[in-house]
Amino acid sequence: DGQDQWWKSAVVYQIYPRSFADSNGDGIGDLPGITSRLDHLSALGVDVIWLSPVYPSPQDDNGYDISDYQGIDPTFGTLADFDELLAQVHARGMKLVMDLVVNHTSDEHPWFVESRSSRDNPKRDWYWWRGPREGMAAGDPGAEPTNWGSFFSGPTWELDEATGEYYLHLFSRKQPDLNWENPQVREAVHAMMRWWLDRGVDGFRMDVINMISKDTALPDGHQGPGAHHGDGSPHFLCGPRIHEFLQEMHAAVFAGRDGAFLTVGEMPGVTVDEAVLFTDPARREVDMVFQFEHVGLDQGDSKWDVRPLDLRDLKASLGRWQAGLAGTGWNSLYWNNHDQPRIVSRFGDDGEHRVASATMLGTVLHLHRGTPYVYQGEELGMTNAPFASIEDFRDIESVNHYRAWVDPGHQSAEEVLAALRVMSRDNARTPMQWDDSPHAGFTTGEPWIAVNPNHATVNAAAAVADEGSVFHHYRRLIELRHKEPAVAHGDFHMLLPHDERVYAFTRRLEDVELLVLGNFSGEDAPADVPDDAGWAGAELLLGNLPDVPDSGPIVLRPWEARIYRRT
Ligand code: TEU
Ligand code: CA
Repeated sequence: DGQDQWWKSAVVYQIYPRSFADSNGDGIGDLPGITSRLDHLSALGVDVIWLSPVYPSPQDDNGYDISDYQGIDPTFGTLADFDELLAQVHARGMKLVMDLVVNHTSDEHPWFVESRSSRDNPKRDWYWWRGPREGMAAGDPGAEPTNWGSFFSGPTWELDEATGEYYLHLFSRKQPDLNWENPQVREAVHAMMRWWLDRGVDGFRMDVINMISKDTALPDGHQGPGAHHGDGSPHFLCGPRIHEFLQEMHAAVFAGRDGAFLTVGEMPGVTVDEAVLFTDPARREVDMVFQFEHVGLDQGDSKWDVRPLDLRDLKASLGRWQAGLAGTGWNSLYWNNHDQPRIVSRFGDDGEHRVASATMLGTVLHLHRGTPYVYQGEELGMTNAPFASIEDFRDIESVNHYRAWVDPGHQSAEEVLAALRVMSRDNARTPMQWDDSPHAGFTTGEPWIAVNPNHATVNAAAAVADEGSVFHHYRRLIELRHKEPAVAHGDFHMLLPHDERVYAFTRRLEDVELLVLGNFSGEDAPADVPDDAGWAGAELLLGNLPDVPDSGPIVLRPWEARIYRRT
């Protein structure tokens, strides 16, 4: 029944190195900075650290554009610093998982430098090179080989003047897509992965790994009226050879290797049915997926088209994933990562009810079936940032979007800024708030992106000293997963699917049953679950507010969460 899979009762903590801790005062977080703060993670109790990319990179997309897979960017330190970090992580009984970004490289990676050097270079075919559209000349407006739009605005094709062909880049023009059809590419990636495992790392978080197999015919995508580009995603998400590529990778990298590893596939747009295939242990692809459906529910046609969350949609989405992966399959559980706005500002209340709503959100998430991910600062209830103007943003996606919409006059600066303030990835990337000192204890220099002024009250030092803080609540949630097998292994049953305020479900493992309740509103809300009066007298495993009555009926206070247990 899969109880031997250690990562089912584990909690992962994601570090975004640039924003975690700066050891040398250059304003950018680094590896020695992380090493110096590991006791914070031990105290929280997490099992695994996932490190966003620290490899040499021109930093066009903060390290997701890699120019050398087997090194450390001098901004972050040296390989010796890395080995020291790894040793210190292991010494504390934790594991370290690397970010594996192999859908694309940097355009400054030697592979691409060679590939672009001539049409007959041996590495030409390591990337996607194509001539202009039939009957058009290279550089003509609309001559790109397909009409696909890039995730970072503009077309997915860049003309290389020297050879007169276009190369594909689903993300920035400095992130050319590798051609996984070429077996030499796959072998080079496998060898690099083995090199990191030999060094002692415990696995990989695989960036946009469901984009590595494309429809080689490269058809145009559907282009709606008024859209600047077509949607190529049906032709590059979970393409024809994706399962083959992942099975081959597993066999070439992990098979026969001793150790307890973790592989997680970041997969935008993955369906439940595909996820079952990716994570069926018998198929040997990845241990779990990291999917995006629930973080798209407050968006319309694009992520910049922001609308309020309807709690019933959240329950329907997460509930469908729980049901679909029950038995076979495994999911990651997350509210936050380095690409998402802060959850307490998004689905909670980052004002008066900041602590209650952050702890309620954590409770509901961590009690689902799956492996929870905590993104740095989430355990403090860190909030979105008060960005004033476009000059405050650093993220390529945000800045490109602004230029693409404001410069040609499609939208006013204020309209675009309003969406960026809510959805920009930079909300997650402001420096970790360690204490109330001038730059929050993140750096002694000038931080690369402004520290949130609320670090005066929202910071790790204050949270650790306060038993009622978000930090201690997350610590208790993690401890609960380690202690109570029903949290990791119990089945999941959604309750109250139509309730607009109360999130409710049960988990059951053999004779143990848990009831989880969360109030997603700032008002009192009755939790109208079957036998609520009976539950009210059961053992309260964990709540986020004091003075919980021990008799029913259950009425949740604003943003209250409770976990009951009975046998
Ligand atoms: O992100 C993949 C991805 O599709 C998103 O979460 C992306 O940030 C969003 O769709 C943009 O609207 C991964 C990384 O997590 C992200 O930081 C990188 O920029 C991206 O891949 C390219 O490597
Ligand atoms: Ca530094």
